[in-house]
Amino acid sequence: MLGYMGNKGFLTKACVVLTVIVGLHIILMVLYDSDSGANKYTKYRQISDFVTDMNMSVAHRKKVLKLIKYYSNGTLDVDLSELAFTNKHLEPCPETSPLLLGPLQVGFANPLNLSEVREDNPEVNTGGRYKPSECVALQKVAIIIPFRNRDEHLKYWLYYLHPILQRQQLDYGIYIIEQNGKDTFNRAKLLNVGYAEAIKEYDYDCFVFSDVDIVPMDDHNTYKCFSQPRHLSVSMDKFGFKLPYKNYFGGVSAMSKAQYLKINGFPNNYWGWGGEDDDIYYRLAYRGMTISRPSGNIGKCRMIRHKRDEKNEANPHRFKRIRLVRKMMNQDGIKSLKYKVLKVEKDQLFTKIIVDIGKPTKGI
Ligand SMILES: *[C@@H]1O[C@H](CO)[C@@H](O)[C@H](O)[C@H]1NC(C)=O
Ligand SMILES: [Mn+2]
Repeated sequence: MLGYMGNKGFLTKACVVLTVIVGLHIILMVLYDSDSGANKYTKYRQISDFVTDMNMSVAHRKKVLKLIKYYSNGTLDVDLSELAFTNKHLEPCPETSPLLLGPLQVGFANPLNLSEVREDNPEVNTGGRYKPSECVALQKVAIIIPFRNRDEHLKYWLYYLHPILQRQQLDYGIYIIEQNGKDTFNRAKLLNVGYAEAIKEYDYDCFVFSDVDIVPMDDHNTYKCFSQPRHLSVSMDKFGFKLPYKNYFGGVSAMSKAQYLKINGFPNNYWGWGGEDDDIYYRLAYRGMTISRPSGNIGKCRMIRHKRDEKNEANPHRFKRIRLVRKMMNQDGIKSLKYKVLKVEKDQLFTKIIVDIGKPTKGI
């Protein structure tokens, strides 16, 4: 699934785009003619619709349209069938997206307006779904965010991540899994719910599990899956841009469907802060997997500063639980997951699923 694709697709694409531009250029030059004003608009619209229909990136499309406007002054008479040399067949996206920008400025000082974030991301469709129009994405990625009472953080996350994920040329969807009620928070169980709900909707092959308050500082840190489970938030500002400890797997991580199923998903019984990420690490280790990470530089990220949430106190059972991972992992996980969906909200920028995941059980 994650095989090397090479950059043949990108070159072919570049060639097609060039041919289209040169072709239009010639046609426009030849057919340049005076025309009535009413006709001008209709013809420009026709061409514009036609170009919109072609499989090219937004940036390229804009360039071509600009070119038409510039040369024709809207006075064209183009037989659209002549432009039928476009390539409807999409090539796979290149292994590394050519759209990446590198290091990014990330800050959380300015308040954000969600309507503006929606307008800034016109290519993102209902449910926070996107796929590149210029090529076939290499992976179908569900991004799952456990959530409660963090609307401000979510705005920043959406503001920063949507443009990054689009530049990464991923076929992706955003799933916000909100724990209903006031019981102690259970991050790992919410992640399991996200997995279960996302696969009902689309044939995702990769799952990124992210806290709502973490934003990557370099878009080369691709939110996709690798041949081993991936830890993405490797140098967080709050830990002095270092891994806090060698086997740290918290924050943001990615697993293919096969990797996730191999460990029976995540534990459902870690109520409160801490431990569940180490449990997941041991599940992976016991199933013979290792952790893949980007370099410390590419893996830099910022966490929004906040105080510990109410009803997310440190889990006193976490040390005992972690010692039981090998024994418990087959019984407790995605196979034993129980929950009830209370509400599904479809925003342009995300799917929010409000869910009843029950209450903490007494004892261990
Ligand atoms: C957010 O932006 C929209 C569109 O620009 C505007 O209509 C709306 O009033 C803004 N809302 C707030 C709370 O500023
Ligand atoms: Mn946090």
